[in-house]
Parts: sequence; structure tokens; C-alpha cells
Amino acid sequence: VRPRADFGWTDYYSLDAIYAWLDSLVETYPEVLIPITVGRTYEGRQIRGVKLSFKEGNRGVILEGGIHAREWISPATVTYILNKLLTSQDPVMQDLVQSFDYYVFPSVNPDGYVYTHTTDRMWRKTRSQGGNRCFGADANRNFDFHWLEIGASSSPCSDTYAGSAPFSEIETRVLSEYLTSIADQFDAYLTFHSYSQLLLFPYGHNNDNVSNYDELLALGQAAVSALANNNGTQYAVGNIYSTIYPTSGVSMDWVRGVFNTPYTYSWELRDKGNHGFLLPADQIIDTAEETLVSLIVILRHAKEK
Ligand code: ING
Ligand code: ZN
Repeated sequence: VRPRADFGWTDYYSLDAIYAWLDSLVETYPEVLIPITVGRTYEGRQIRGVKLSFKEGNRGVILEGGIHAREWISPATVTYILNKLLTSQDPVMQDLVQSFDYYVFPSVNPDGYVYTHTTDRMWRKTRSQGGNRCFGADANRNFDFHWLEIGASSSPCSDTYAGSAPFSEIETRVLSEYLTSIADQFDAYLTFHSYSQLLLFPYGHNNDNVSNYDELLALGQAAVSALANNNGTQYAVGNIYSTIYPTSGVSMDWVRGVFNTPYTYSWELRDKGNHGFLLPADQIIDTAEETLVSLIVILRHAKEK
């Protein structure tokens, strides 16, 4: 069975196209895919995903895309991975599909994503209006874990505005509620950003090692080495704090800090600044493919644990 012919990862797609594609997948694979609506955005759009489950009782893996609106390669990569999970004939992939439940959210900031298509290609935040001169908060500074401690702004006009309070944004609030409702069922929380070619793990608010730091570092290194072997793209690996910059209130750290989820990584996808957020569409497939290779390394390890 093929996905919709107009969805081939040769271009970036609108929110409507992504949601129509999700609908077509659910129609095509009704035994294994169920649609999820996490909630509605500030502007009333649905935040949608799917749960892919071949078996009862599997542990879960969560893929979060599009929390930052302008990072278009993120929803593109997440949808590519979902498609491969459903269609790959590779026995390693088929085994991983059978071994976990996958909760896949290509675009957790739909208002922002639409805004980057209609009005401002470089928009990052949500589109809430709280009586300030400026719109939106950085959804990836708005989670209730060391909120506004470091690497986040209290100025509504800043691109890293943490919001007026933890979970002030309806998008992060409903996502956090959904994640809380399934928290005892997942072992991996994986988020996708761009750009810089980094594989990050907790934490961002300080440089202390998480309890399984050695494992996360070694596994991350194995993952990026497999990624590089795919077609030469080089990634660095480490905790957020020392590898990119101090930050707080990010989704991955909230998941790790509150639920102690063992496998939490964030990819900063291609490139290293040549095109930046405007990564040409003809790099989508290669980017997504190499990312999938690194994801497979992580999931095979998580499965054996
Ligand atoms: N960078 C991320 C940011 O939110 C990041 C870096 C990702 C930090 C995941 C923590 C967790 O600032 C971009 N480009 O958005
Ligand atoms: Zn980002």
C-alpha cells in the first residue's frame, strides 16, 4: 500500500496536507493506527498525532515534531519516519515496529507552523496573545521544569519568551496532559529541531550528569556514528547545557525530570547554518533517512534493555 502520491517528501507540506496524509494512513492501516487529538491550539486548530501499535502491552516511543514553527525539516522528518515504520520491508525496522508502540506528533505547534506558511517564514513561537505588544511564547521554554531559570526570557517580544507561567500556552498544556496520561507506558521521548547537527539529551538547566549519562552518551555516539556512515553528515552529541547552550523549560527535560523516562533525545537536524531553517526541500529525504538510521540504533538498544 502506498501513501498518497502527493506526499513524497520532495517538498515541505502544509499543516492541512500533513493532517490529510494522517487521515489517509489511518484509513489504510486501521488495524494498527489510531488517530490522536491532543487538544486544540490558541487559534483553535487540532494538535494531531497517531498511535501505531502492532501488539498489546508494548512499551511506547514518542516522536515530537514541529514545536518550533520555522524548523520545517522537523515535521518532514517525523512524517518520513512514520511512513517508514508503516511500510519498510527491512527486517530490523519490522522488528522495531512490532516491539514498541509509537506515538507520533508531527506538528505540536500548528498555529506557528501555519503562520510560517502564510505570513512569516521565520516565526518560532506559538501565536497566543496575552495583552502584550508581541505574540506567542516559545513552547520549548514553557514546560513546568526549572521554568525560566536559565536560557529563557521573560520578555514577550523575545524568541525565547518562556510565557507568562509554566504551561501558559494551551499547546504545551494539552500536550503535557496527554503525556501525563500515558507516562507509565513510554520509555523514549524523542524531539526534532533544526538546525546544527547535534544529538542532545538532558539537561539544559545545569551541567550535572543524569543518572544514566554514560549510557545516553555512548548510545548517542553510536547513533551519530551510524548516521555519519549513511552519507557523511557529522553530528556532535552531549547534554543540552554544554553542547548547545543552557536552557530551561524544554519539553524533553520536563519528560525526563518528571517521569524519569530513560531514553530522551533531541535532534538538531541539518544543516550547520549554510541554509539554516531554510533547508532546501531536496535535502529532506537524505536528512530524514540518516536520522532514521540513528533512531534505529537508539531503539534497538532501548529494546534490549
Ligand atoms: N534549538 C533548541 C531550542 O529550543 C534545544 C535547542 C532542543 C534545546 C531541545 C533543548 C532541547 O533552543 C532550536 N534551534 O530550537
Ligand atoms: Zn527548535
